Amino acid sequence: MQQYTKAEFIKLIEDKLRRKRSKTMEEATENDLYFVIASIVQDNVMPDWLETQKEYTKNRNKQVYYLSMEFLIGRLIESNLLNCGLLDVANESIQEMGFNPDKVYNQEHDAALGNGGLGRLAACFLDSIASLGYAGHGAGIRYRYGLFEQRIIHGNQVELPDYWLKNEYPWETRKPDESVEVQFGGRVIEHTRRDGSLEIQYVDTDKVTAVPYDVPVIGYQNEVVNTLRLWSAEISPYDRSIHAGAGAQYYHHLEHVHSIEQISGFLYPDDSTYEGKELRLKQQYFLVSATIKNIINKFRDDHGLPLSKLADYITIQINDTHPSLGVPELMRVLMDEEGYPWDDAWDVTRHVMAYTNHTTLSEALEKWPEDMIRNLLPRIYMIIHEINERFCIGLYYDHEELRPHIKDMAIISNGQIHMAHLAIVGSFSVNGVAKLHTEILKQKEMKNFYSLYPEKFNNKTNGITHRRWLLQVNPCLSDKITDAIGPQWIHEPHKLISLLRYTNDKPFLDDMRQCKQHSKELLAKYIYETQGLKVDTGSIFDVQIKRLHEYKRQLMNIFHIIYLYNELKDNPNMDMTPRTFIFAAKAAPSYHLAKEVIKLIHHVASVVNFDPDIKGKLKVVFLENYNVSLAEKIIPAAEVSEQISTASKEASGTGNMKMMMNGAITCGTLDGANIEIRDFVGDDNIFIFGLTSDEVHDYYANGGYNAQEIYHSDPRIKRILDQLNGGIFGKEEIEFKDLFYNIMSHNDPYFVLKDFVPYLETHELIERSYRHQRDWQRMSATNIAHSGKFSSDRTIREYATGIWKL
Ligand code: NBY
Repeated sequence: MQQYTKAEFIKLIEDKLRRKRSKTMEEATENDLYFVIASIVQDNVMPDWLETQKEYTKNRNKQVYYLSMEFLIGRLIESNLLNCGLLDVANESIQEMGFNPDKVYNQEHDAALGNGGLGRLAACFLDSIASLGYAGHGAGIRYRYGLFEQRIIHGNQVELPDYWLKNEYPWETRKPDESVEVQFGGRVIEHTRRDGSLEIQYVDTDKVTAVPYDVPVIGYQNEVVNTLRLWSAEISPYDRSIHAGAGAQYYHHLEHVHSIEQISGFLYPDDSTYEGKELRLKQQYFLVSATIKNIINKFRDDHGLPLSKLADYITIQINDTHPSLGVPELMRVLMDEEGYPWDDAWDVTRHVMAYTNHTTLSEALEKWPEDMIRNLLPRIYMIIHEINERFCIGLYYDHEELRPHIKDMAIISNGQIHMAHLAIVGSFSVNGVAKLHTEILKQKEMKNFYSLYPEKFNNKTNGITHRRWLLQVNPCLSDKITDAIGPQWIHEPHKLISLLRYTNDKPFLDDMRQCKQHSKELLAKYIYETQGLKVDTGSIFDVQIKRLHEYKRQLMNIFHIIYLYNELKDNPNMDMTPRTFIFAAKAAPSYHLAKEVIKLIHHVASVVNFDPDIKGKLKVVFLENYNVSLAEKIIPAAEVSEQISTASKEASGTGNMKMMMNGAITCGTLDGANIEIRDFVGDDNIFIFGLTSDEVHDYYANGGYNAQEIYHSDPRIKRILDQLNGGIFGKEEIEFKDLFYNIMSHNDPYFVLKDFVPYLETHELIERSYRHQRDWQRMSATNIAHSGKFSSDRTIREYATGIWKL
């Protein structure tokens, strides 16, 4: 990648401004600068992009396709500059021109093509794949509307459409000549040939054109540029001439165009509940069908080999079950279009597909109504049916011990198609995303499948890209780390472990402290500018940022805040380190209880933040519209990282890793990757509390625990719940009865009351520990030192050697 001096870079900007925007330096706005700089980067990347693809073809590298309905990439400008080695010169040039780099970069619309952890993981993986020089690409959907924009009005979440493409998106290249056709609906005609083989004809289908838009994925200063290919649904050129007409026909045609364009219209905003919406099924099939066609075309061009060799050159990793129709789709292409017999097609398919599971929550497991798939994808339905028949028959005859479980393992049962079962049966690898999660899959949720296919199951603990989540978002800390241990950690993040030598080094700890203070001040400034609220930068910044869900227990956090408030009201002179509790979270638009929690947080904030009795010791901040860019502001400033899900419910978590990497101390349950964080940093450098996963499962097996009993026996808890139910936090028109009754009459399925006292005691310990700043900083440094293991580089190496065999 070409490098420039500041003078050269400014010259480039000037030239581009003139040619692309017809403006001089004096006339340029922040927006102009953003576009011009993005386009300089894009120009610079092009030769490497072409070269990388040529190399892969020439070397006949095995390639991996990461298929995902979500890529939560956020803004690309800074990370692209960073990876090209141009961030410093760009910053200096922008400043020299009298602008603020952040304001220039903020011109980019945050690309929110994902909901949360699963989508952000896909984005981190792409960064690591390219930075490690692996031949791997992303395939997803170019939603015209990303995840909704959240506004809070009188404490309530309101959703606004996220039309992120209203300005030109400088990172994408439309490739119309690589479009492919995807077919829906229609009828299947079976025809027996003279030799007895079956010919399948697929007629009267609705045809949709999938047009690819490519976004470069730039490796970190290694000249590798991979591709994120996002598909857009458009009307097929043939359709236009057939249907265009006068009067009613014209409107009919418009409706048809609209219904096709809807396929890539918007991202579904659910992050943990599955909804059997037909449009979502269309999106899924659209993604897999377009991608598989594309892979096969390219395989033929590159290798000229028969498709029976596909598995030697291609792995398709599916991000949860959302792209699991890839299994029957690949079967369909191999059989109906390429003439392979079933067994051969099945052999190829089972060696190409690999499946990652991200949840064991039953409400999130995809099960499509049989009828819906039969109507929308008749041929796919036939194939799934046949896969199921063969699978069940195989179980019956070859695995007597599993006979009693056939009905639980079937792909089709009770009129539903179980996508996880399809994904397991149709792939060679099934992985969970943290040790505990994988164990739960093997021992509980997918126990029967594990006994059938022990060799398929494996763990790949999640990771995050340290380039974005440390180097880019926290330059102050990154510099101090480099000053201490040298720059090798940037290429080899496990080398952060050398920081252990500095946990007693006063100058280093002071530097670290200063960076944290600086980040806290920046965040405080942002809070003041966006909400007019002043927070004490000497207070403990306690952060919970993630999607809003009952199992993540933001409710327990706010209960703790109410508890502290009550204590301070009773004893205003209580000696307590001031705390600032920071939340950010989007709730799925139809998730009533989650929205009630948002409302409660706001209501508590409106009381606590303005009560003079508590003398500013407590502040509650809810930051609107949580997205990647907001996370980048909050994470460097976090001191306590709240990871308090009900044990066994959070498959891994990745925010826990981001905050640890920035020196926050985890306050968490023994859930997901928290367990591995604890195993690395040791019990002294993390605050763990609450029920274990086994205890939670035991309670479930025995009908849960008695929330009423706790309510009646602990006056502190009773007081809080009564405040919800008509007390000071539920007075007048604002009521939280639904939250109250959900705990009291549904016996608190997420164990909020059961874990509350241990949580509260842990917070007392946190408060005491924070008073010993040296010890706190030592803990903080220890966490940073161990965070290298949670770089997605480590995760991707494990995928590459363990699953993809790159
Ligand atoms: O995936 C998350 C897990 O909750 C988290 O523990 C893990 O760290 C992360 C990465 O492995 N899962 C997640 O984000 N899931 C979704 O966003 C999601 C999206 C759509 C649907 C279900 C879940 N859906 O059914 O449509």
